[in-house]
Amino acid sequence: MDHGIDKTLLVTGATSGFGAATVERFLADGWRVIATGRRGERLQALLDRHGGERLHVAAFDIRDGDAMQAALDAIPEPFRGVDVLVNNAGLALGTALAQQADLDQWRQMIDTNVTALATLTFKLLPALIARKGAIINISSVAGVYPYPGGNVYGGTKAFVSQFSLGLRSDLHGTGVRVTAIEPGMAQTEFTLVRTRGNQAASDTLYAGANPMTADDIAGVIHYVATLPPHLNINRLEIMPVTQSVAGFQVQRTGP
Ligand code: NDP
Ligand code: 8X3
Repeated sequence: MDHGIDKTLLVTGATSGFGAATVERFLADGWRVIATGRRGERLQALLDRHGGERLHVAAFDIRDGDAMQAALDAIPEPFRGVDVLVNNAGLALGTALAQQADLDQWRQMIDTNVTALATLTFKLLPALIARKGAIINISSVAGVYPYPGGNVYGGTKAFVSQFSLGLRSDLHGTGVRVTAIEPGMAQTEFTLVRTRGNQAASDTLYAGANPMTADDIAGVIHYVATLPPHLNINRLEIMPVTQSVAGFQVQRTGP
């Protein structure tokens, strides 16, 4: 029996962090939720906890276009017709300066944060237009403010923010809303992934900083998704109070 809000949200990267918290936030509000990510055991745990009436899960690598299409084709009837797409799956890999970086890590970030995000968006545009839906893209302050070692990660997030504005222009008149959310420091598995599993590095980064939480960002995503239909937040930048921007570096010895 259907007993919730007649809206469906698809969130990528639902096995951890912002995405996992977003699943909980929208299920609690009665939405239907499609949750995706690579780690099938975590998606299965979600299903075990919530059941399949309001939740559908799909385990696939978002960089694999065929797997993405197969997952979209396999969405069962009650979940078809996505109202809100949350493009959240993404990652930073490494903090090395560009001249010391790992090209495979750069490619993985571009494939995930840029190519896969654009591909999924393209595939869901007809459904989103038909339902006057919304696209919420998870960008980052790293796409706005550069920092040493941010190089390609920051570049991918600049793409996400600019792509969001471009979508807004293209979707003019369709009723589809597009928002780029640009968070600063939030404690998730983000730094663990970035450092290839260095728990101490992750703990040190967040220690004493009172960073944002995944629930904080899920609340912002919910706020954006449930705004009155005549309102569109284009970009939403959010940081913990303990974090701020400190600008330029100057070389005093040359060149
Ligand atoms: P987490 O590492 O906790 O979550 C990342 C999610 O992305 C996981 O669910 C992971 O799932 C998924 N993902 C990564 N690669 C793939 C892939 N190839 N295919 C499918 N899913 C993938 O980090 P966050 O929750 O913090 O990150 C979510 C988003 O927020 C990212 O886009 C990140 O760049 C952005 N962000 C994070 C900030 C922070 O400080 N935490 C600040 C600003 C932006 P799985 O591994 O199971 O595939
Ligand atoms: C994550 C925020 O500042 O670690 O996108 O790059 S930051």
